[in-house]
Amino acid sequence: WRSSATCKPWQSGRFLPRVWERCQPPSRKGISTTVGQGQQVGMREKQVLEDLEVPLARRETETLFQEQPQAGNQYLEDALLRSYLKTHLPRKVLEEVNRDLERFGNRLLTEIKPLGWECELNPPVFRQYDAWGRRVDHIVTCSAWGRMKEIAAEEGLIAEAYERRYSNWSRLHQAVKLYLFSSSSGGFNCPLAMTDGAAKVIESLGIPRSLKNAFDHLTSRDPKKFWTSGQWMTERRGGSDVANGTETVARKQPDGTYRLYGFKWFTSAADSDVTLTLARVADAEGKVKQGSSGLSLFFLKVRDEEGKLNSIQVQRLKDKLGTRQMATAELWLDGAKAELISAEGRGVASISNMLNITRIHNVIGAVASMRRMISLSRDYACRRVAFGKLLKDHPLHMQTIARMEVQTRGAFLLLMEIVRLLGLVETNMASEQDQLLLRLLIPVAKLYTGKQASAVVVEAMESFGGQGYMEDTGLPVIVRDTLVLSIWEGTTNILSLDVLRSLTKSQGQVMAALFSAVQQKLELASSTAKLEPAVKQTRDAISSLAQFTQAAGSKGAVTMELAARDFSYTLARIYAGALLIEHAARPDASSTDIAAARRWCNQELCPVATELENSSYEAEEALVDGALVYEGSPACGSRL
Ligand code: UCC
Repeated sequence: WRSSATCKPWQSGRFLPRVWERCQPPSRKGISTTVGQGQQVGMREKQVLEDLEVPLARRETETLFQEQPQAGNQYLEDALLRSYLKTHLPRKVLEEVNRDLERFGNRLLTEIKPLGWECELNPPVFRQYDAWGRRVDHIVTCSAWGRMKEIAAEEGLIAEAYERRYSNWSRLHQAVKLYLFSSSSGGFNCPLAMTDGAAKVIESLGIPRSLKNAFDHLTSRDPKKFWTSGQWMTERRGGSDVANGTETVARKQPDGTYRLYGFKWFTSAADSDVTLTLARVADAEGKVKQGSSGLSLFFLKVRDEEGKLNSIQVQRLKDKLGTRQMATAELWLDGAKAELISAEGRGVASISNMLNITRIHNVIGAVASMRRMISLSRDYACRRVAFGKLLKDHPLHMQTIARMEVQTRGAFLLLMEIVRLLGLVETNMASEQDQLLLRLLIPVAKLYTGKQASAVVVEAMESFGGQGYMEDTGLPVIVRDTLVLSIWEGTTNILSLDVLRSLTKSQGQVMAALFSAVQQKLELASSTAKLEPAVKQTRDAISSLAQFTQAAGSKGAVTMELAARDFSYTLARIYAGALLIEHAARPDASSTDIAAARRWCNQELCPVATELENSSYEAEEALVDGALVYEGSPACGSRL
């Protein structure tokens, strides 16, 4: 009503022009108040008043519009990131990294974010034939996508990790840039993940002469030279069971190269320059070995020097729920020329180097999505009024965002821990414990943050009310793109089994490494009284976990498989708890650091012990699982 009062001063005359200007709809004409036209004037005046009422009503309505949430420089606004860097980076490195990230934060805001949105609005299109019926199999991407590739090179988003100008901190610097880049990248974080993975595989092979050129391209800062890589693993018989699902055959050529024949069913960033892929080498009689030990790793260029596809046919683009900015395709390999780059039969072990990197990128994507949604949500809470006050002044609303914040902080520190360890390994500074921890924490962090991110972004979307569900706010894009994170690069269950694989392969040493690292972190906090309850909760969880591992050890493989998911969640919660405690035990820690550690540790830290007590991992319970799922179903209920 306030505005209506403002819009009535035509009665005093002198305010009229200003108010008129503000209230008149731009298209309205012929309401000038010419004096001296008798009756007509009276009618016009009435008309003016009526017309003024319309814009007045509109103006009233306009005050109901909700303000758009804004994200500023993501680096400057990320308190935890900045305090982490300040705590861990050597002073000189911190100075340079800080400058770079602040500048990058501005570039993200002004240049990269709009490009990312353009990628969203112009997804890739598949053109199979040209106008004259010639098969071209062209995946057409938008100019913003091309620009992202150039920016990725200019910013050294891959190069940074391999140049190692900050020694062991280079990997962390790269990961932080990718974390800031992720939510504005319009899906370009995906090809970068695989490019990083390919560079890692080549580096781990000692950069053989035949791959030196490719390595230089993959790690280049020159936009004209920079290449991206794909990771073609998934075939029609399934994405998880690579060992049994891979049908692609490699036939050796007289010049020592191979020709690949097969169907790759799910190849992300299919517009990449090169790729790594798995195939079975055929012997002289054309026979191949089945199973994991029959798989070998190959490198291939997607196009030849003239830009023609390397005996590859694009069947179609995938119609995905999210990540629609990025071309995922079904590809026929019809004699694609390739180079064998692993020992024969060591394909899975060799590509694991790539998988571990792309899984870290998955964690980066997960934490970045959570952070982006919370940034927007907290900003919106300072703008949106409901029930007479700003959302930020509603305690229940704040509690909801704060819970998301605690989850995000735990996930962020897990990410930092992994890239810190990776940096040590890559510069030969890692202890045996560091290496074991890294092997264990990659699948743990990937599976846990993927699930967290899905939950957090959906919760954050809800914090915008109905607006959060509106496509053109951009929020549903973030939600869709996040939901894939628990699926690609290994689902939650596959990753839980990888956690068990790391245990078996190290004969339990990964657990010893984890216990020891957690104890060290807790000891740092022993003199901080406010952290006492959190430290106690974590110690209790550790001893429950130790009891579980002892008990499960005597129960056999079925128990461990049934427990794999809860076990992995337990590791994630305990380790992230220890990291939050460590961060809160710094001399310059804030009260919110302490609160985050306290709140994280208030959740159930050792669900695997609880479920063991509930007998959830007994063979009989597995039968009950089947009965519950198939009750009433004709599918295979009769076979239970
Ligand atoms: O390609 C995809 C889409 C790309 C999009 C990427 C974008 C991501 C960016 C995110 C940005 C936001 S999706 C395709 C992803 N596919 C997977 O992730 C595959 C999932 N399946 C698995 O992970 C399975 O567990 C397999 C394939 C690894 C299982 O294979 P096997 O052959 O049955 O496993 P084995 O026999 O246990 O292991 C074979 C060898 C062993 O070494 P050796 O022989 O020395 O004992 C294992 O220790 O491989 C070793 N190994 C590993 N080593 C297996 N996994 C690992 C590992 N994670 N780390 C180290």
